[in-house]
Amino acid sequence: MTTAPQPKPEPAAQYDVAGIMGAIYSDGITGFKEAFSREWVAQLGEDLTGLYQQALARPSGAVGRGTNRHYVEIHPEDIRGFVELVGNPWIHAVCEAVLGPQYQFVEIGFDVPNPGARDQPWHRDFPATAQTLVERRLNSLAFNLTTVDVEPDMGPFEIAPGTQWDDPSSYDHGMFPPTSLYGRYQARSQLKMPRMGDVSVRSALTIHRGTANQSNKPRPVLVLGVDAPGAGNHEKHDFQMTRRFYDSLPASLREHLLCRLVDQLEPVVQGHTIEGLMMGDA
Ligand SMILES: O=C(O)CCC(=O)C(=O)O
Repeated sequence: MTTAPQPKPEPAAQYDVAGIMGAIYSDGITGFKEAFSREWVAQLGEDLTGLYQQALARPSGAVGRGTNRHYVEIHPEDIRGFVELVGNPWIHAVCEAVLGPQYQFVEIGFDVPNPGARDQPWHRDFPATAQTLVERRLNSLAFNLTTVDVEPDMGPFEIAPGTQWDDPSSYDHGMFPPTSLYGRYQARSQLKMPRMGDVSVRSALTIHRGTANQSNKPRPVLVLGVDAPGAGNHEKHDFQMTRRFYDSLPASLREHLLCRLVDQLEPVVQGHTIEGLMMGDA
């Protein structure tokens, strides 16, 4: 007897939409363990290592984010696993739950806190807009994938849950709270120790920082930025791909790409500089 093929479950049925929305709107961060295989992540790690070397060799290829730390924006087709990454059903479900069915990928890059990196100042990645401050809506998300198993001495990512709703009127550039507020973040602090294959997602407005890397190993982490329509974060980035690569992608993915199409890839002019992080550490 043959069995009829099962219909692909809709993300809403497969994942707990209310749970995902609840986490992003309450803690401002959530995650999914073992979303990718360790082999897939090892391949991503190899790709990022090569891209980091190329970026360091190019003028303005890597943006400073404090002592011994960089951010590098890359082209989707520079990594072998881009289609699996953005096609991941949990990532899709989170985007659809929080940002709606017309969500758009607008950024791909990676952070590298190297040995000797110090505590960053607590910060947001960009200032909150009226959609959050007045309408109380979160219209963008940042997914993070570590390419290494994070140990406590490797400068884990630290976050203060719930602070995506904090009033930024005393913040420098709308992103850097005064040190008088640091006790609030310290009291809520969670240090994240993901393993290869785990994915987290957060509002970039939830106050966070990279901590001091006291090990002898870098801690590269991929960043995937996603917007609801109209959020406008694409203006800070150069999400660029060749027409050939774009045409090779499934239509169901193309509709979620807010990108610039080119004949030949151009070096990304790093737009997402965070001045307060380039200037120094905490
Ligand atoms: O160290 C990390 O994982 C995040 C660093 C960070 O928040 C930044 O450079 O903006």
